[in-house]
Amino acid sequence: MEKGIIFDLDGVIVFTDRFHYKAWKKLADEYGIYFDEVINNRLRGVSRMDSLEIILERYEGAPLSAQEKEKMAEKKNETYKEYLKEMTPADVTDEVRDTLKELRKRGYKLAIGSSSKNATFILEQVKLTDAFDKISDGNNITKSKPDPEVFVKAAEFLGIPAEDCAVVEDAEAGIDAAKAAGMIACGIGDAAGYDRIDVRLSTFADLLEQFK
Ligand code: B16
Ligand code: MG
Repeated sequence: MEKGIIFDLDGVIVFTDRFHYKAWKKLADEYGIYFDEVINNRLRGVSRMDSLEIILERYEGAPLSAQEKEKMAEKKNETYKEYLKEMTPADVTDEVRDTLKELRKRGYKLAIGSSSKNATFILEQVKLTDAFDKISDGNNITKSKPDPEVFVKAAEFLGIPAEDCAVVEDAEAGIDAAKAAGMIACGIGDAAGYDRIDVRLSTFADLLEQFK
């Protein structure tokens, strides 16, 4: 029976936190909104518009229309995309590349399950598109993590039932999404200490112990 492993992108495969931070910081400064790295941590795994709402908790200016908010998010994304252009294959470790290759060799089907609308662009930049069988990202969902939609879609794209899929996540919102989808939740990085995880990964290569 085929099994699937679904990987979150930011914080698991690549680390774009600093780019998100710099791009949001630039926007926040323009609007005189206080923003720091602690607030930035709350944006992990959260969609672009939901991230903006978190930043706007500190906004004290005139009320903003939905259209203005869209513009703000677009502006942030333009800055963010400029930073993404700096990414190269060196931004993915050999450990990640080799582990993905080995999991595939063992017969697992691999997918990306990311909230990002830039997932395809990031994978192209780091030359990792071919490592995955399917990509489910911010472009094919209407509800972001902790809603399970992005992982449910990933499993559908792979053609594998949810109960035969595992998710690898660095964000609590992503672990909650994986549990809601009925999948095995593997926590790495920040999510490794979260009490809802099924599997704790100290390193990416630990996946090879878990998925024989
Ligand atoms: P974008 P993931 C998430 O990716 C990021 O962790 C989160 O910080 C970001 O706001 C979200 O993607 C949306 O990204 O603005 O590029 O569409 O962790 O789910 O891979
Ligand atoms: Mg993440």
